[in-house]
Order: sequence, then C-alpha cells, then structure tokens
Amino acid sequence: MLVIRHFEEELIALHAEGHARGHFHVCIGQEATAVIALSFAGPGDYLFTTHRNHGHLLARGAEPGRLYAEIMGRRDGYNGGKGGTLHTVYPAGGFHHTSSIVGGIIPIAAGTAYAARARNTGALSVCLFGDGALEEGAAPEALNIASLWKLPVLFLCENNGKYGPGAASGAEQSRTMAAYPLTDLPRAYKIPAIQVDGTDAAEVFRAASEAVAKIRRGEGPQFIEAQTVRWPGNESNWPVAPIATRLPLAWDPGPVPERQREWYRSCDPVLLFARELVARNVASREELARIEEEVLAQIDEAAKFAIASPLPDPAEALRDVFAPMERA
Ligand SMILES: Cc1ncc(C[n+]2csc(CCOP(=O)(O)OP(=O)(O)O)c2C)c(N)n1
Ligand SMILES: [Mg+2]
Repeated sequence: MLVIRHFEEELIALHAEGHARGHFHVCIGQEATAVIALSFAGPGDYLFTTHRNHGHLLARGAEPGRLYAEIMGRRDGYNGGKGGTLHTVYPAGGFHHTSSIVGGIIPIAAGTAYAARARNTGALSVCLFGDGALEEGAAPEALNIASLWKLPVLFLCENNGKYGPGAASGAEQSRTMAAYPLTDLPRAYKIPAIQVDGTDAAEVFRAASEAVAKIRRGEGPQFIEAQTVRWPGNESNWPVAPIATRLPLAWDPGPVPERQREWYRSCDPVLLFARELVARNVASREELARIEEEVLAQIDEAAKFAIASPLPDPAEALRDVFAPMERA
C-alpha cells in the first residue's frame, strides 16, 4: 500500500516537472482494495483493470520503474512506452489487457472466465471497475451471462464516489445510477453482492477471501462493492496532492491543510492501517518508519530509472501495434 501511495505522489511530482505528459489518474485512497483483494488471485488467473490502474499492477508486483517508464512513454515500459497510463499491462501478474473505455473490460472478464471454464483450467477472472462503469450497457449484459452460465468471475466495483460533490461517502455520492444501492444491479441478476468499507483492509480481506473461495468452489460469479471516499486531491481535473503522505500523519494529521485534514484522519486506508498495526502491537512506529524509508528510496530509484530510459526509436513506431494475421 505504501509503494502505491508513494508511487502515485511521485508521479504527480514527475508530471509537474514535465517528465510525464498527458492525462493520468491516481488511485490514492483505494490502496486497500487493490492490495488485499488481488492477493487472492493465483498465477493463472485473469485480472482486468481500468484507467485507474497503477495501484492494481503494483499490487501484483509490477516494477515501479518499468511502470513509470510506460506512463512516461519510454522504451523500458511494459508496453515499450506505447500503451501509456491508460493501457498498461503486466502479463506476469495477470494483467494482459487494459481498457480505458469505461466498462470495456467487464464483458472481456466474463469472456475469459468462460474460456477458462471451457478449457477446464480452474482459472478465475477478477474484474476491477469503477462505479461509473455500471452505467454502461456492457455491464448488465456481462452480469446476466455470467450469472446464467455461472462463470468464475469476481466483479469488484471500486466505488470512489466520483460523481456528485460534497457527499460524505462513496455510497452517497453515486447517484447517477437508478439502481441504488449499486448492489441492487448484480442482485437483480441473482449474483451474490456485498458492500464493504474499501478503506478497511480487514473488511476487504474477509469479503474477498470468501468471494474467491465461493468462485473456486464453482458457485458462480460474486460481486463486491468497495466503498471509499474520494481523495481531496482529485477535486480538479488533474490530481494535486494536498501534502506528501508520511506515516506519522496517522497519529498527527496536523500538518495537513485544514480543508483536507478530515480525509487523512478518517478516510485514508494507508494511515488507518498503520494506526491499526501499531494499536494491535503488530508493528512499532519505528518499524513502519523504516519500511517507509525503504519504499521512498525504491520509488526515488524507480523515477530515476524511468527518466534515464530512452524514448522508443521512431523506426519502431509500427512494431507491436498490429497483430500478425495467421493464415491457414
Ligand atoms: C465509454 C466511456 N465513456 C466515457 C469515458 C470518459 N471517462 C473517463 S473516466 C470516466 C469516469 C469513470 O468513473 P468510474 O468508472 O467510477 O471510475 P473512477 O474514475 O471514478 O475511478 C469517464 C466518464 C470513457 N473513458 N469511456
Ligand atoms: Mg468512480
């Protein structure tokens, strides 16, 4: 979770310094969902993510340096710099394809689940998508067929309350859907669905472990809505960090500007988890501080690696863009 947080904050800085161009999305505030839920995926499972994907790939072990390189359009990126932030892949971690078309991966996740069942591989699909994706027609179509055919797929909706300013929680902000709460939609298709607090690592752990066990037992698709509160740095079109996160803020959020302080006090999954680890004597503040120092050094190195990585050779502009046609 710390790797993701510091990766995203450093990315905002890299962008401000001109190293990264174009629009990008950060998943600050959603770290607990990605890290915990994806820990239940196995090596052969198919994972799908969205325009807000950096944390999902990092949670599966993607190298921060190569991910920065991809976002910055450099040769050492996972797509050779040709995919960028919106089309990252990390096949070794289960991400073979990323679509920035909102809702675009939902039917694809149902399709890979169908293929895995037809081939009897035992693989399941995990489909991560935002609350906004449920508005797309592809979503109910995929839910319907996944339910009818009992496909092995976990639908994991990250409800970050993108729409509608001012409301207190992700759930209250999602009012562009007539189906409300959002879990009404999968339930209408007879898919078991639960809501969890996506900032609470323990709650996500329980929900994801149970859902994945049910899918692996052949009980068909499961749906989890993980609710988080929108990070105040996402208020404008481009992310702006109100403060650089450091774990001591978990015990004293005083340094955070007053307007954003409440989020860091009560809605930040990273700081909440740090506080819990110390309260339960799992780790001391000093141990956590050491881990944070290591992570900051790792991110610093990753940024330097990406900045030093060359741009792709123009002569290779068309390579890897079109799949070769196999003719019988
Ligand atoms: C089909 C389609 N329509 C519109 C867009 C433009 N768009 C990009 S992100 C976004 C909001 C998506 O909301 P949500 O799925 O909740 O994800 P969040 O950004 O909140 O994580 C929209 C409408 C798009 N990429 N694809
Ligand atoms: Mg959203």
